[in-house]
Amino acid sequence: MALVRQVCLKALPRQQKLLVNQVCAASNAADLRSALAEKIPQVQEEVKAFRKEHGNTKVGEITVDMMYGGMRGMKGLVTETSVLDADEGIRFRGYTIPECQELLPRAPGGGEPLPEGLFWLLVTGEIPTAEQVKSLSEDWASRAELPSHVVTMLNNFPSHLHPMSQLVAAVAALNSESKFANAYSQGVHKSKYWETTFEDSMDLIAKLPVVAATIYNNLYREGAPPCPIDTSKDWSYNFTEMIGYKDATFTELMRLYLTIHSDHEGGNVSAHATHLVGSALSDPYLSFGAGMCGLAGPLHGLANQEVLVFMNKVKDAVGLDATDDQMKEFVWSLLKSGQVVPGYGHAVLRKTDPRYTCQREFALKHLPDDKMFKLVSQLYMLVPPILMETGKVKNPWPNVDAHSGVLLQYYGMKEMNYYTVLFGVSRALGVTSSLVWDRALGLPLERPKSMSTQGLKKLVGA
Ligand code: AMX
Repeated sequence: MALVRQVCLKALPRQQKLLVNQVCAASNAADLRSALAEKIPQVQEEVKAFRKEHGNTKVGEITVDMMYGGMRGMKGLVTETSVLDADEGIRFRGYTIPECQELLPRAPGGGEPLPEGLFWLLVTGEIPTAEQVKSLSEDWASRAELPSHVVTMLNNFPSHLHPMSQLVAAVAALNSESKFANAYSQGVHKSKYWETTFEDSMDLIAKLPVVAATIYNNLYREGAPPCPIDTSKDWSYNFTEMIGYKDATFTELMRLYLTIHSDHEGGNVSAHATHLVGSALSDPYLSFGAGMCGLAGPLHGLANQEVLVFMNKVKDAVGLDATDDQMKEFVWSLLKSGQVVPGYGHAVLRKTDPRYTCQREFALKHLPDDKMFKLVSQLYMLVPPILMETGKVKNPWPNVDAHSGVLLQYYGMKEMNYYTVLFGVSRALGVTSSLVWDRALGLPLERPKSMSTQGLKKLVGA
């Protein structure tokens, strides 16, 4: 359905596209839970029929290299919310990032999509109306309050504890509120697991900006408590207000940022970890906490922090007005010392990440003369040929993390240790949408077979 609509919509101008989407979405319920409840039986039937007919059909082969190589390319997961194409990049329920920028509802006077709309799309597969998105903003605003023990815990963390560790700990402690864990302990029927998983996901998403703002304010704003939530405003607006940012363009950046970092199909570390832990029927707080432990790794979400460290090193070593040759020499010296160039490369993508491109477009529009942005652009020209020259890097192009830090610091957010927390707040939208569907489709405990090298040698006759 999404694909058909997407093809038909391609030729229409924005106003007409919006109209088509609103007509389509008008058949949907006003609130997300009802829209989801309508959808689940249809998809359950579809999957049941598909498995009945094709349950034994082979979808690929597994090589020894795949087993030692981090399961690259191994088809082993079903994730409904988004699909990553190596050349084109991510599609959220069939929609590219530029299509989402065009079709998803925006804040009054704004130019970027609201993450609420993206969440609706990820959960239901439908582009929501402006009214549906507004009701979601209000719903999240009404769920935002933190239990006092989480606030106390956050306020007592030492300032040298990394913001991602603080986030993980706070998310785990929030499971005192888990409706899923409570319903499970009461013996709820498994056909209803998705209902409390959905409620926990909504609560978690609503509370995350408050957790993230408390961490930020404790570390960088002398413990100022986050200001109260304005229930008439959207999720991103409230977040930027709580951390003391008043620039409307920064709020717009945050809307874009929180939309594009949300989901990247199912096999990336944070999505897979959330899904894996969720498959043990751990509640959504614990499952998401596991995903955040993975996001905190430098080869995954921490790369956005690493990029800024790298850029500052470049700046210190060769200056902002360095020549291309000086810059190349710096990059080579980094590679020769056995380090990676953060923000470049990807396990799946083989072209420039469209999440990089849309941030670049934002920068071209709002900060074209910023020196650090110019440095990012210079690296964009210089790094890919160098990585290609190494002969081993499969994707020399920039990923999402190569750009975000420079935008954030332009608006005054210079605390790079914090950047991955922003990524985490956004990633909640994707991984919890998937978790709800995991429960709706009754996906079982994940338990792939592992082998020893000896066993594998024997199997292949080595
Ligand atoms: N700089 C230097 N070397 C790189 C490189 C980079 N940016 N990207 C890949 N390589 C190297 C690998 O380390 C590997 O070297 P080895 O054979 O000596 O171990 C070789 O090239 C082949 O790797 P690959 O197949 O191209 O990549 P991968 O799938 O193994 O890893 C990734 C993907 C992202 C971990 C890797 O490209 C990398 O380390 N990039 C820098 C960190 C980064 O930006 N991470 C963020 C990714 C996006 C995200 O999740 N947020």
